[in-house]
Amino acid sequence: MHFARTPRTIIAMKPIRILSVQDISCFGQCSLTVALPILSALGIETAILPTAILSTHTAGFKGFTFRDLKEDVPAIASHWEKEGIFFDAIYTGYLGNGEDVRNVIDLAKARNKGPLFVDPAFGDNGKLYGGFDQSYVECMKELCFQSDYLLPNLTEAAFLLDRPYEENVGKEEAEEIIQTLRAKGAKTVALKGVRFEDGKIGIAVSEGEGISYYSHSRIPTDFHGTGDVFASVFVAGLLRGLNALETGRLAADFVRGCIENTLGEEDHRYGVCFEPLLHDLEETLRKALGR
Ligand code: PXL
Repeated sequence: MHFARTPRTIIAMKPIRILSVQDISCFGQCSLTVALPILSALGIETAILPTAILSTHTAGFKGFTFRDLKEDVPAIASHWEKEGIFFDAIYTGYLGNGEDVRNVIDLAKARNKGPLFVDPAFGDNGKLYGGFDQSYVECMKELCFQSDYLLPNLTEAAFLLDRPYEENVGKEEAEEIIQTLRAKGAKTVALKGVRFEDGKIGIAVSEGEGISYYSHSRIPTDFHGTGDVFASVFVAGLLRGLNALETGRLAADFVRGCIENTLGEEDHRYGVCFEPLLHDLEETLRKALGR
């Protein structure tokens, strides 16, 4: 078998190198174990900066281990500085503690030549993830309000704006949330989990001053790690050339496909079965780009 770059791949695959900063949850599909395969499948070279190593993610497992890596980050950053290493974008997810957040802000200033994507990754269903408190949220505000692309769910948006969490948010409230996040500094916002109509779920995405919406039918089951799947596809699609609404749509549809692909897998509640769909995802992205 022979593998080579065809004219088609050369056009589609202008090298793009990014840095993803998140934890490693050794078991359970989230954070880097989701981001790396998705970004790789979509042609994005991804360097990593793990902020912590956990035996599992924190939702649904008891007694997980947690090794904080924040003390390693300044030395890693200064080595990269000596080597003259820069990134075309930085994408952050679950960080772990306020010190990580400050390290990421410094890194983004020093080593990033492109957009900063921030998935706040600190809560869901109206609650913070275990181990996070209001002081973490206060640190995350600083990072989120410097982002070029902010990808919060409704819980994270509520905490970032100190407003009460509401499960059912229609277009008017979504618009108010987005415009307030933008007024605080986030440049483009893709708000997830908005329910415009019964039985549907979707996203509201700011594009300049305007807001666009996309929704599809809702599968009424929660799966873990879907925010990380969404963010990884969003980042890759945007960097490959889609606009924010197009890549938001691609990401939302992919998440839905992954959930469908996981239904019935009772043993798989620690994440979604996304791997068998990666090939189709790449083809769909390529078609959306017209290549
Ligand atoms: O999917 C977000 C996430 C990432 N990393 C860890 C988590 C979670 C959500 O619970 O626990 C360790």
